[in-house]
Amino acid sequence: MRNSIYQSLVQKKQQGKKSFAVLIDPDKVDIALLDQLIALSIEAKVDYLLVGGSLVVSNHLDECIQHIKENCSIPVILFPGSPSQISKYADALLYLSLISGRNPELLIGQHVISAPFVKQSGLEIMSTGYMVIDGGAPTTVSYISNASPIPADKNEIALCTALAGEMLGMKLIYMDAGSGAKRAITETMIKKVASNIEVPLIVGGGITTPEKAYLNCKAGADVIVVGNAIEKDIALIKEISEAVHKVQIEIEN
Ligand code: 1GP
Repeated sequence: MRNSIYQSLVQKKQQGKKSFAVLIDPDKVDIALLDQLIALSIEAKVDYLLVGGSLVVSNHLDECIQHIKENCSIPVILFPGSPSQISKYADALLYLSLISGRNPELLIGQHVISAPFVKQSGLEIMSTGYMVIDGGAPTTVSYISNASPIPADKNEIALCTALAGEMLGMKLIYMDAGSGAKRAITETMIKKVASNIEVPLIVGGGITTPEKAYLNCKAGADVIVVGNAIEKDIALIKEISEAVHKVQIEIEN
């Protein structure tokens, strides 16, 4: 089974290096915009491209990923909102279980149905404990999953949820305030979780400034994911990438 992207994540964590992932929603990009995103991501040394959305309406996921793969060597990781969002052209898949919710379909049900298909895809599968944290706005994921997010100030609940996910064998924990969240996850909560788990921690949702990305990394996030803010201002790719990678330099020195 392929394992190279996960190995790179673990290795970077051991070295105190931080990663930046740009989230691309196939519903929101055309080829011209995709080309711009690719060029800026290469220039800014973006570590990963996450592709997906809670609700992919169009059916050009394959086309979108093939285009990315033809034009850059940045690893493409699927971040699927549903089992139908699988493309064999990607490099890896965040195999998400919504451990902050209590909807059995998103904990295990849909996985059972899609398992043979996922296995056949040949993708690198990274089991991910997906935790939605209240970001001050109803998110697509909360609505679709019919599951309430963890309240933004309940650090203990976040910690216990992440610990349970890790002990159940999940290889990554993803804390998400939801796409376009009004309030990103607090550094206090990130610190609480990060200091108690060993697996890499992905943080996203409502991060709109390089400063916030920097503080999130200082608090213990290993991978920062940004989608919405980049859709509004594509120049942020460079600024946020620099902020994230600056943390790595400070730890190294
Ligand atoms: C959402 O974590 C991602 O699932 C990114 O969120 O679009 O708010 O950056 P934003």
